[in-house]
Amino acid sequence: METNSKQNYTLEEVRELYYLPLLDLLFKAAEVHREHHNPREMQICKLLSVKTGGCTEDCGYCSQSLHNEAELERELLMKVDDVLEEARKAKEEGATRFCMGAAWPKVVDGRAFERVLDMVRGVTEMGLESCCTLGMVTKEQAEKLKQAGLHTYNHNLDTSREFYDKVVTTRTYDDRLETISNLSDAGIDVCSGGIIGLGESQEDRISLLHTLSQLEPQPESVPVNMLVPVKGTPMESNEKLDIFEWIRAIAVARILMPNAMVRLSAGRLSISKEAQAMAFLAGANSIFSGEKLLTTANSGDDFDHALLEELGLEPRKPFKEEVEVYGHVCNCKKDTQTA
Ligand code: SAM
Ligand code: DTB
Ligand code: SF4
Repeated sequence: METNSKQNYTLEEVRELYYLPLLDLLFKAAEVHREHHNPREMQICKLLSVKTGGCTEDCGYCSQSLHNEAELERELLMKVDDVLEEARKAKEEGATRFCMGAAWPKVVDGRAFERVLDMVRGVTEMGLESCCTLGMVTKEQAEKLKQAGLHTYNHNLDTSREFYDKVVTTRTYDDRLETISNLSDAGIDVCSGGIIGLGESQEDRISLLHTLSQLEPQPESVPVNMLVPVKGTPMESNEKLDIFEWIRAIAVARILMPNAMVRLSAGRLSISKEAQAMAFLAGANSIFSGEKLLTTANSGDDFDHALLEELGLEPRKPFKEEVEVYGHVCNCKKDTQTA
């Protein structure tokens, strides 16, 4: 079968894709999407902030950084039972992936980490895909997470290497890459993406997308966040980005990383249902559900259920590795391993 997919694009090739006329880019991305995924399926993920605020990193976009002045109620690490109660509710409401976020710069061995490992075990036992985002991890910590049954770990590159120090100064791009490689080495699926609207240029977006696609293995999922401007952060007054830039980034991510789940992540509340439908056509096949992301508002279940129904989309089942695509079976995991 003729295919639109390859997995090793050069920076120049990524640039060519990025600057295609939007509808040509959209068409190409939609073709790749349909070759690798069932286009009727949408993954529903639920986020929970299990430890909120008081983070020592200085990420310029983040409500939870001690360096910023966002109004935020700090919360200690949640109890395991309370987290599992939230996971149960999320499952009942149709989520298949449950992501626990902590405002930590890195994981520190000890009681708090042991508690998170219990959360991971509990969520996994419930039949949900467990996901964590806890900051930097060592190889040994990654192995412990794997043993506890962790499915995925979210660790974003956020932006290009070139623009990175305009966004964060307390850690380096290489720190991020090292954690990603510790996770992959431990056999944990990596979720890694970025944010658009930080004040970066199109070249920065191209560079970020290229770097993500060059990770080995490629990320299992790619969240494409639109900046949620938070009052009290240095980015509170950033100019709102043209929605087509978001859609362009999603389409290029889909083409470069054909097997990944591409997530229409933070920022969905501020865009129309028509623009979201366009993003789904461009290959986004995952969303965060519910009224809240980690600390900021999200669209809410009523809006999402209506949108999925109107578009004829169905929730994707958890742990689904084989998907039927127009009559042939696409074993996406296998493709990744043999590519
Ligand atoms: N502390 C961990 C870390 O930085 O990896 C995990 C939590 S952190 C909040 C997870 C991700 O959320 C960040 O990497 C960033 O991409 C995204 N994020 C945080 N604040 C955001 C905002 N205001 N708008 C869009 N994305 C945001
Ligand atoms: C990701 O890329 N987006 C999610 C998840 N990974 C952890 C977080 C979005 C956070 C948006 C700002 C907030 O709610 O604090
Ligand atoms: Fe801390 Fe993560 Fe927020 Fe950065 S993005 S300040 S590391 S919680």
